[in-house]
Amino acid sequence: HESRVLPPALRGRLMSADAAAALIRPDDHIGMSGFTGAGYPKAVPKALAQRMQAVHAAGAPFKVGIWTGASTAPELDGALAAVDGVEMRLPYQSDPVCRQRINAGQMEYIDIHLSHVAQFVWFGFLGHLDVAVVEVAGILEDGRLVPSTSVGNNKTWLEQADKVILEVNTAQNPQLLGMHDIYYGTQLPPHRQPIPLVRPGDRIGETTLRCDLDKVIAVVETHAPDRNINFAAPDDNSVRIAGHILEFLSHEVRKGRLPAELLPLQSGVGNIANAVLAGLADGPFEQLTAFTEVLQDGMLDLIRCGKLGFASATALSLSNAAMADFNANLADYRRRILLRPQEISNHPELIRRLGVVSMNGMIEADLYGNVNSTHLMGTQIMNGIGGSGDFARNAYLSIFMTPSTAKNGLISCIVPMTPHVDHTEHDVQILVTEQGLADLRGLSPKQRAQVIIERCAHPDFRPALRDYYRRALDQSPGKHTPHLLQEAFAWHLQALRGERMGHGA
Ligand code: 0RQ
Repeated sequence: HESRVLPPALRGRLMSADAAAALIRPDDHIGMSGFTGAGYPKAVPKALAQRMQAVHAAGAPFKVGIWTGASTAPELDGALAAVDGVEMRLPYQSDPVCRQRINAGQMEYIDIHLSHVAQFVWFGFLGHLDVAVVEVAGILEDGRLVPSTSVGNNKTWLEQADKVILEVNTAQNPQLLGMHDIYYGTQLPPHRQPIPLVRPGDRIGETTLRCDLDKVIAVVETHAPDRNINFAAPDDNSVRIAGHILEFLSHEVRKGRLPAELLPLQSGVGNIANAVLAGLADGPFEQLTAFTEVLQDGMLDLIRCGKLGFASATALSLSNAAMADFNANLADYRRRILLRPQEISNHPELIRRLGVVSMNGMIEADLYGNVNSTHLMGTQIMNGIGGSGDFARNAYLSIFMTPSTAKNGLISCIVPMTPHVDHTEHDVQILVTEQGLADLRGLSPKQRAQVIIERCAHPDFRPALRDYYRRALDQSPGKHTPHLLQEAFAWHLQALRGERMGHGA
């Protein structure tokens, strides 16, 4: 592969991943690229994990802090967690080894709204950033960096870190140059100005990342693909959930509360999100736009069939087949897609201004519409809040979706009270399960409870939920948000014993 490291000054800093990893010290805070398995460094984290293992074997400690855009891949999160090399992880992860270590109490984790991360580092809230390890698609003659398949927090890592290690991945398409929009206008309070973006397709920044080449201590050349996940065909529940959402959007257009082309869409990743996007491809809406975090297969399909005019995101999250299509048609997609820093893709000001229609998955919701997106049974982290909070609070419409049951029907995803809350009742407007859709707008807590039970809960769990609600209404000292505090978590305790939730009620 022809070298993509064009500045002569950097030629002398080309080295192996092992040599680069040797420049990282114990207790360093490292800002790594990577977002939903796209654009993460492929070689240095693995080399670092090997070095840690050797140091640990010799009886010495060696851990670092790992800050990223969002989730990465086994070569990064998995490899470092497996050797017990991570002191503190933030802001989002979805790796099985990482998750196991965090839940075993062996690794610290802070789950942060994705739009907060960059500014927290600028504010000094998280401590000093020592090293940036960033994958790029190339380094231009003048030292500007061609971003890879995700932007995430790379702008901030490159600016804030003392030292920079670049991985130049020749497996990334060189035609990515021109698909990014790196905004350099953010300031710190009290000097902040409005962000000049009023449509998802507005370009407000630069196509490349700036980098002070004096800080670059190593350049490592790689040739490795992203972790591209293959999606299963949508299952029955996902198709039903998508159907309810599409019917609701049509209803809102008829009522005059949404324009015919809707408003910019945000959609999470996974089976249900893809089913909604597939439904939109067959649906009546034209000239759609997206202002979202990740660009998944369904979004590319919508662009290809002409329904989606423009998509703004911070990262790709594509299957192998979609990635092949993306690479083959990159010049076309470049006119319809912009990848931006996550502080912009998830910015509350922009989400509120554009009036985004936000659709995210959840683990469970309670009778009053409080949503848990992150914890199983109140204490075990699943992934993290990701961008769901950035979008939910500021969206024009905030929609949360889940199948009504989990674990072969033993668990109800509608429960009396959620033992962990990520999105409060104030941020949740619409709940959807395969059973139906609960439109909570304008409803008081007691009105919400009835709609959620009758529309969203699985019929097998409705009698027990009605029973809890009736008794709470009768016995609760406060009648605004009725609860039986002695019983509110009984369903979770049953599930923890392996019993069916709500039985014996
Ligand atoms: O576990 O795989 O062991 O069977 O949780 O559940 O139904 O596969 O759902 O993959 O859509 O994930 C909220 C985690 C949903 C996701 C969450 C078990 C279930 C299964 C996963 P198994 P499903 P999904 C922008 C938005 C936060 C981040 C976000 C998420 C596993 O959507 O991480 O929104 N969201 N970002 O069996 C116990 C319950 C359960 C349960 C499901 N009530 N109790 N277990 N499970 N419900 C995008 C980004 O930020 C990148």
